[in-house]
Formats: sequence, structure tokens, C-alpha cells
Amino acid sequence: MKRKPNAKTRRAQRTPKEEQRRPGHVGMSRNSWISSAPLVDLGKSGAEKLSPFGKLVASTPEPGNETKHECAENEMGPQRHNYDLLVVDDSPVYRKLVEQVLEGEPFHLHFARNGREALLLFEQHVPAIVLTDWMMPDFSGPELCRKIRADKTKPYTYIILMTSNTEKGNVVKGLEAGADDYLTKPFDPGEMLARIGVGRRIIDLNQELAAKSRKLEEAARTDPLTGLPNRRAIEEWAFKQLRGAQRHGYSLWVTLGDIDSFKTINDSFGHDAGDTVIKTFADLLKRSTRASDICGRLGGDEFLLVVTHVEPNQIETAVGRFREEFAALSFPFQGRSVRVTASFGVAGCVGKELPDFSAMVRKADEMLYEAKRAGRNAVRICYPAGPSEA
Ligand code: GH3
Ligand code: MG
Repeated sequence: MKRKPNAKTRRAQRTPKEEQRRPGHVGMSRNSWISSAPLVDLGKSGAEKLSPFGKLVASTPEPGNETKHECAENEMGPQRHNYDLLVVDDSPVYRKLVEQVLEGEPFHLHFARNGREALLLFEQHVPAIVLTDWMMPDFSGPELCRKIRADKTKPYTYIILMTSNTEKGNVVKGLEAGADDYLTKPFDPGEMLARIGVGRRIIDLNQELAAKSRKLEEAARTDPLTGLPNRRAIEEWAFKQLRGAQRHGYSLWVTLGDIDSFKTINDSFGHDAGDTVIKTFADLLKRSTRASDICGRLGGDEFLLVVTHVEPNQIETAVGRFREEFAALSFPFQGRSVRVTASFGVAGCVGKELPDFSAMVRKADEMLYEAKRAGRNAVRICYPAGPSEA
């Protein structure tokens, strides 16, 4: 009677092409000489990337902020997930032994036969754990450690050096080169799993720490009442946009919006009513701001918008719309229907002139003052060629 092949036999019978087509297969597409073993495929956690401003008005994602082997977070903390683990050994026997020990463990395994292959796979998969032999045909395990540690842009990788008994005296050199731990060949499977387990704990802690510092970083750039970017976040964003405007010659407008006679809202209807007005104004600005632009709260009842790629003949209409929409709202405070207005000051630059953000904010502030002096509920604009009233 013909026996149904088990999972192991089926894997051994697959052709390399079939192997490449399998979901979860890694590392074979271009470098078929770099072997990868698709053991278990629970799917990567695919860390949700929160934009610096969450789902609010956001700038383009900051380059360099993306990291690999982050774990998805929920209220319960980081979720368990698969780890990329790179095994570097020129001996096929040892590669097989490691594969067998790690079978059934939550790892995506990648195998390299020398240091060069290891670096290629490292770049590709940014493994959480590297298990590397000491002696390799091109460069040594400690050299590989040094090269991995030299790249500060990647998240932390836990490195275990595998040494033979004769190389054991060199362990200190390996640790100095950046290895976290070592294993002596021939290794004991239980000890290997335990040491890799330590690595997983360290990687988990690192990720939790990184997630917390990202949250703190986000909080430091967000206004808690409105959820909008605060002054610091706007200034950083605007600095980048100014360089872009200068390089590519597109228009950039700094707009200050300030609620009129806001103090009287607080005084007449209380602080909570004041907060409602601030949040409503923030929502309106947020909704009317394109994804590529930014608006944030400077503090109190003052907001700042930076708008790009709007022609001088369109800016008045664009800012005028904020003013009209806000003035059209009515707030039900203490059984009354209360109307609130806001004033706006705008300063712009177009072309290749070198603008200074602080100078533009000062100019926008002067324009805001003009709008207030003109009786409030108004927009005043300083066009790049010279002041001109809207
Ligand atoms: P103007 O038309 O000239 O802008 O007058 P204004 O009353 O709006 O301006 P002023 O700067 O005198 O008042 C701003 C007030 O905003 C003063 C401050 O107590 C209040 N304020 C600042 N932050 C908050 C907040 O987060 N919530 C509330 N409810 N009030 C705030
Ligand atoms: Mg005000």
C-alpha cells in the first residue's frame, strides 16, 4: 500500500521552482545559492506604522523612521511573532543540524554559507537573531559581528557566535566584536534553544523599548487637546518643506489663524465651552487641509498652517474658505446659539528665493494683527512681491 508522504518527505521532494513559489519562502528569488528554509509561516506581524501624527493631518512619512522586526502592538503589549533568524555556516552538516533543532520554532530561517552571503541576507531580511560560525571562507564570525554592529540604522540584532572547542579561548574577542553570546560546537540542542530563547527575550525588550520611545516621541510632537501637531512638529515639517520649495521653486504659504475674542467665550460659557470651540476650529482646519500640507496648534487659540503648491491668485480663496466655514457654525452654549469667528494672517514665498521660516511666521503674525485691527473675521495676506491686502 502506498503511504501518504508526511510534511518532511513532501518538502524534501519539492523541486527548487516549487519551493520558490511557496508562500513564506524567503531569500531564493535572486540568490538561489543562498539557501532559505521555509519552516513555519505564521505570517509576519507587519508592524502597523503610525504616522507621526496618527490619522490626523500628516506630513509625508519621515525617511529613516521605518524599522524592520518591529512587532505589532495592541493594548496587551507587543504580540508574539515570527523572528527572522540567520544561520551562517560553511558546513552543510551544521546548517542542517541547526535547521533540525529549530524546526517547529517560530523562526523564518535564512542560511548563508559565508560572510558575503550573510551580509546580503542581513540587508534583505534584517534578522532579529544571527547564529554565526567563527571560521568562514571569506571573513570571520567576529568580522561579521563588527560589520553588523557598524550599521546603526537597523534595529538591534542578537548575535550568537558558534565556536569549536579549540577556538573557545577567543570568545572574549568575539564578544568584544559585538557578539552577545557564544555556543561551543558540537552544540547541545537544548542549550542552543535556551540561548536563542535569551536572544528572543532581549529582542522583545528592545522592541518594547523602541515602541515606548516612539510613543513618547509622538506625544512630544502632538497637542493633547486637538491631536494636531504642535509647534515643534510644524517647525520640523516646515523646515523640510522650505528646502523643497526653494529647490523646486513651488509656492509656500504660512498662515496663522486665531479665534476672535476667544477669551470672552471662556469668560461667558466656561473653559469646557472654550475647549469645544478650539477643537471645532482644529477639526475644520484639519478637514480642509490636504494630506500633503500641515496644520497644527501653536498654543492657546492660535493655529498655524503651511500650504504648498497654491498659486498667489488662489490663496485668498483657500484661506477665505476657512474663515467663512468657521463663521457659519453655531455653538449651543447655555441654551443659546453662539457664533464665533477667526482671523487669518498669511505670508507667502514663491520661486527660488531663500525663505526663512521664522521670518515668514513673523510676517504672517503682522498680517494677523492687521486682520484683527481691521475688525476681526478677516484675512490679510503678504504676497511675495510685497504686502497686499485681501
Ligand atoms: P483676539 O481676538 O485679539 O485674539 O482676542 P482673544 O480673546 O481671542 O485673545 P487672548 O489671547 O486674549 O485670549 C486667548 C485666551 O485663550 C486666553 C487663555 O486663557 C485661553 N486659552 C489658552 N489655552 C486654552 C485652552 O486650551 N482652552 C481654553 N478653553 N482656553 C484657553
Ligand atoms: Mg484670539
